[in-house]
Amino acid sequence: MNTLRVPVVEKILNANDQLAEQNRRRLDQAGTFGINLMASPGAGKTSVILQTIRRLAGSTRIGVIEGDTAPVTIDADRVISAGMPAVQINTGGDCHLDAVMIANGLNQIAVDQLDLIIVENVGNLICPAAFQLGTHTNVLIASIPEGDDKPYKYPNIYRGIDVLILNKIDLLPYVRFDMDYFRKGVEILNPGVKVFPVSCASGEGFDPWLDWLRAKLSKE
Ligand SMILES: Nc1nc2c(ncn2[C@@H]2O[C@H](COP(=O)(O)OP(=O)(O)OP(=O)(O)O)[C@@H](O)[C@H]2O)c(=O)[nH]1
Ligand SMILES: [Mg+2]
Repeated sequence: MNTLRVPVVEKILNANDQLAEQNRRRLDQAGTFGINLMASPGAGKTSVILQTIRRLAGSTRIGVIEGDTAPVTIDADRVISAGMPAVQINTGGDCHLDAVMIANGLNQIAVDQLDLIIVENVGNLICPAAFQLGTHTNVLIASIPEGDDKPYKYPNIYRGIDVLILNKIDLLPYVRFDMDYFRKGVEILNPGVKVFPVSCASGEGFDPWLDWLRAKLSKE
C-alpha cells in the first residue's frame, strides 16, 4: 500500500511547488513582500497582523489573505476594519493553505498596489509546514499558554521557519513556561533563527519585529 501512496503524495507536492514558484514570480513582479504566517489556533496570528498594520499603516500598504477551514469572515473583517484589504479563503475543511488557494487569493486582491502581503495560514502546527505557498518568508507564532515543549513535539514546522514570534509574554507571570528549555528546543531545530518575544496585549516587543520587517521591505 505504502509504495502506491508515496508517489501520489510526491506528485501533489511537486505540482504545488511549481504553482508556488508562479506565485513567487507574481509577487516579485509586483514588488510585494509575502509572509506565510503559521501558528496553532488562537496563538495570536490575527492579533499580530492587526498590531503590525496599526504600526506600519502610515508607511506600508498591507494586504492579508486569511485562511480558514470554514466560511467565516471573522478575521478578514477585523483586517478590513483596520483599514487594509483582506481576502478570505475557505479551505473547505482542509488543515492548511496551498499554492492554488494563494493563486486564487492573489486574483482577488490588488497585489500591484501592496508593499506587503501577509497570509494567515490555517491554525495548525503540522500540515502548513508541508506546503510551499510562494511567499518569501515563513513566520511562526508560538505563544506562552501553549507550553514550552512545542518545539520538541512539532519539530517540522520549527525547522522550516525564518522567524519565530513568541506571543503573549504578558502571561509569563501566570503560566509555567521554562524559557531556556523552549529556546534550547528551537535552537537545536533551527540554529540562529530570529526570535521576537512580543505581547499583542501590551504592545511590548514589537519594535524589533517591525525593524526586521522594514529591513526586508526596503530590499524589495
Ligand atoms: N493575554 C494575551 N492575549 C492575547 C495576546 N495576543 C492575542 N491574545 C488573545 O488570544 C486570542 C486569540 O487571538 P487571535 O489573534 O484571534 O489568534 P489566531 O491565531 O488568529 O486564532 P485563529 O485564527 O482562530 O487560529 C484572543 O482572545 C486574543 O485577544 C497577547 O499577547 N496576550
Ligand atoms: Mg486568526
